[in-house]
Amino acid sequence: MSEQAYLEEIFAQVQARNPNQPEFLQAVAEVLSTLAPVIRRRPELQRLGVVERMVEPERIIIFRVSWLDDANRVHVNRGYRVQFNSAIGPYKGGLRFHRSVNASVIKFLGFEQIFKNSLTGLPIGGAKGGSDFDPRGKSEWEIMRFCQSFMTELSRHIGADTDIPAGDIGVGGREIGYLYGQYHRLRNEFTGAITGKGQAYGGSHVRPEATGYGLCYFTEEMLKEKHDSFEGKRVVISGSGNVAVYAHQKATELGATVVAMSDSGGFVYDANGIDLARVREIKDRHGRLSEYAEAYQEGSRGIWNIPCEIALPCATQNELEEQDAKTLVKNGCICIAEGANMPCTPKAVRVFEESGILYGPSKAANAGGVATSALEMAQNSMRYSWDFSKVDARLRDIMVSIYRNASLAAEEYGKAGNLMFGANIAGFLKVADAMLSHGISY
Ligand code: NDP
Ligand code: 2IT
Repeated sequence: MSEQAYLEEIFAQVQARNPNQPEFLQAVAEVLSTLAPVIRRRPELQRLGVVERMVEPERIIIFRVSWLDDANRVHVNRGYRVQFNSAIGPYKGGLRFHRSVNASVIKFLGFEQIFKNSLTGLPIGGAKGGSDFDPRGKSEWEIMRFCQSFMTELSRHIGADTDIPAGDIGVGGREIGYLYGQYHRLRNEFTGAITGKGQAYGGSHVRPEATGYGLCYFTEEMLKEKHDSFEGKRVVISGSGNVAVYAHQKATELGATVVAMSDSGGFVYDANGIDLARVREIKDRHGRLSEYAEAYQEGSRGIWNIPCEIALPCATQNELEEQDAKTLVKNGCICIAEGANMPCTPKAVRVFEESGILYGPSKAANAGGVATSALEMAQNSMRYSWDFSKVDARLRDIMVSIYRNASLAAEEYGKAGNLMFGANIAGFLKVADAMLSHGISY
């Protein structure tokens, strides 16, 4: 059987086993579409069923989360933790609280996390979790009670050497504080079992900034390849949450002008540069970007019509479609790097590839967040704290090396310049080798 036919057969099995899970199937299809040259060179991977094992989560935990609102009414949400792959280290990945969360979304994120975490060069396996709880419109006390109830169950399944959650959409510093408080109370031990913690209780410098900063460090490397930089460029950033805000800060520091940002309702455009202090003030009190006032336009997808040289999608999956990609290219975009997980649809990615513009896939470009989480784990293990400049320098080195490794793998396997191809292969190979070493038992 040809490598291609073998991979297609695996995909058919994944489809049959995971019906109605479009996001998960999309993520698996993308990775499998890049593995044929690896299987060709390493036939033992096929013989020992490494890919078949990798597309099946080691463990999926689904649990009830009941909580009381401010009027003492009972609510029930569903909690998830997908412990996808622990071949190279303890399960690691964020928690997402958003009404759109379901098994498909958490499994796609957990699957991507395997390769992303491998690319960081640090010993962390892949996982993801979350809930369909919608934080929007909830009071501070409701958020706290929800986090406590969620952790009451999750605490049985995690630990500093087992599985280390962190933030994602809807889970920021406030939620991590409540989650960690409950974990600490239940377990009566102070360990680094969650990352993204506050500075006062074991958090790492640079973790809040890490995904956005790392995205810009990675983008810088992509641009360098073309003897170019952020200097004087117009940048469009979708989203206005954790990743988007710090991508704005770093891109601006590197000489660019961020001309647009968005949220799920719409976007703001300002040719002179979006005022980050204003955006942060709104976000810090959990307000809406529409309060940015006169410049706000309804409809978040409209942001891709704004001419720019660099586009950084930093909101959510499949937020940038084929037509948006064509518009960006037509308007002179030279580089796109993904801060969000899988923000571009497969057809949009094809447009970028065919047009020859620079494209940085999420599992490489946004790996700075989880990499800095791993640095937080290292500091927690040592009961020590590094200063801001040390962590920032480490983060930069990690992003440069992710870029190099993805770039080299693309070249070595016959698709020079294709970072999606290279990131998948480089991320895959390390996990595959670890699985081969461990034998077949799970
Ligand atoms: P936040 O919750 O801080 O911000 C999310 C932003 O995205 C908000 O502006 C939100 O708008 C917008 N958004 C969310 N859902 C949608 C949607 N369906 N349509 C349009 N806009 C939407 O999350 P983060 O900044 O942490 O995460 C953003 C992305 O980055 C996610 O894909 C996440 O998986 C990824 N990521 C995050 C990392 C981290 O360290 N935090 C690390 C690596 C990747 P609104 O407020 O209106 O909902
Ligand atoms: O998607 C991601 O990489 C994250 N949300 C960060 C995960 C982490 O463990 O820091």
